[in-house]
Amino acid sequence: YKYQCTSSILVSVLFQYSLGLNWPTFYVWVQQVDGVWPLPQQLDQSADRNSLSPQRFSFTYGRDSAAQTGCSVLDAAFKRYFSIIFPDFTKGSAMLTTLYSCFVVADNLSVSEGQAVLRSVTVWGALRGLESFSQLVYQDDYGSYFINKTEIVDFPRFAFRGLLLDTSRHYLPLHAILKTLDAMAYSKFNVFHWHIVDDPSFPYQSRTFPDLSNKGAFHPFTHVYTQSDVMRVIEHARMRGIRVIPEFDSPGHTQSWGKGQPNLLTPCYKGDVPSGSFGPVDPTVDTTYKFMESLLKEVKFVFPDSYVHLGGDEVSFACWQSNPNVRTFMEKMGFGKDFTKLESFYMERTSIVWQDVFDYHERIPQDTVLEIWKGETYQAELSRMTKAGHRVLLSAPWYINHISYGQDWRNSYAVQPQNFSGTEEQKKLVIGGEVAMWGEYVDATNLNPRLWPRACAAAERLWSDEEKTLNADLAFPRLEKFRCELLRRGIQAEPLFVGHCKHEYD
Ligand code: CP6
Repeated sequence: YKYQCTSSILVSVLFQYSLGLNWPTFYVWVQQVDGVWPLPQQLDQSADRNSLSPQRFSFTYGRDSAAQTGCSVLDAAFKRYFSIIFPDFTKGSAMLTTLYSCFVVADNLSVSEGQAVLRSVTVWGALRGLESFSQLVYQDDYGSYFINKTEIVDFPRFAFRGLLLDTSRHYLPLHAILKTLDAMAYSKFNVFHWHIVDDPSFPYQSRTFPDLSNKGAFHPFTHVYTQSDVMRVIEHARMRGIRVIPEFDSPGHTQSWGKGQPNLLTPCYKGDVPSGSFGPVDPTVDTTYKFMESLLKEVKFVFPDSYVHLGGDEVSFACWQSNPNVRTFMEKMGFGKDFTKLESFYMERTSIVWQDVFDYHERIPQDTVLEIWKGETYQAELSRMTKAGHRVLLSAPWYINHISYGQDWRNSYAVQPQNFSGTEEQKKLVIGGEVAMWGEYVDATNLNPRLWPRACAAAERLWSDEEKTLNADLAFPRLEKFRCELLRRGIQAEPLFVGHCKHEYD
């Protein structure tokens, strides 16, 4: 699981395409301007268009490029983007289209070779550039391919552009996760936050503790992510420049853990006797810490990313309070009746945690990234947390599991992550944000239309220059077009409003 494909400093990629004659202006004029989502930092497009011929098109490594054939990330990306740009050529189904393209080429045999050049310091940047390039290519009514003369300088506004999927409320089959990763790359998301386990089910098949999924998954064979499934997700993501951050949320949200790991959860009491139900992880016994240590050791080994998300949200204190052993432990530790101190005692690790952990505790490591999820007051939270020197992730305004009638993407689009009271230093501590698709009402049947194109609004907010993307009305036609492009690529993105795509799909 090497994340780095090459230690190269300069990667340059060369496209070659045939430079056709410009069509006379009285001919069908399909012009594609500003057709890139999310909007690049600098984009200059001219009306000059060149025709592209799939037969003569190839991606090649630049001569001065440190990356060359054998760089698996880019080799594979060249193949993928060729099929994305020329789907009917690749599938070989639309004969007419192909023939017509041939005709165009035959008609302009003296055509000189044209080329587009993509330069990037890293392979990951080259992937983003290939994505933009693919969005610039378009077809006319006869199926011929074109690209306008274009100059792009691009880089992301925020380093962390995440998307959360919840595979505990509903099991998402592997193909649904892989497809989501494809679509994430189209919008330049770069972090997959895998909320893999929670109260309802434990689908992660652990090597160390197989009973967790044997007993805690919805089904021990069909509704689990095996080690090889997890590796496929990580590899599929890596090839698209996406990190995978797993979340093992505790001490709350752990009901399913209790089924395969006896004595992990706190027995709740009714008066002097155990009620038979269980609460959060029991933070008062050594066995809990031994278990968490070996589980997290495995998780850190299996998921190569430097972050693990440890949750820490929505811990119910009622069960802890009902348990006499917990109360004794609290006294011994001098926590009094403050259960937030008990949670604080439990949550000790460099990682990302939900905001609750900060809300309760003064002493958390400075390198812990805090993720803001509570809606109403996120500007105040941004101020407070960055003032304490923490890096923060904004998720609260992007809980797109919520749906409503109308164009709710506009709310996501209007978010200003750095609009809070604080110094310039504080603003820099906002490392990005995350779209969250919690799974209570979502499974593979409705995941894609609920995610796309609504998540694209946040993607642009996290990638593009705020000044150039303040006006949602200006973004609207470009997003509509991008949504049609998602359909063309097989992502069942829902419509934004009344209208049609040039091509309609099943
Ligand atoms: N599960 C977990 C959830 C939520 C959280 N944590 C959640 C809370 C409120 C809304 C959506 C999701 N379902 N583990 C909060 C971080 Cl609106």
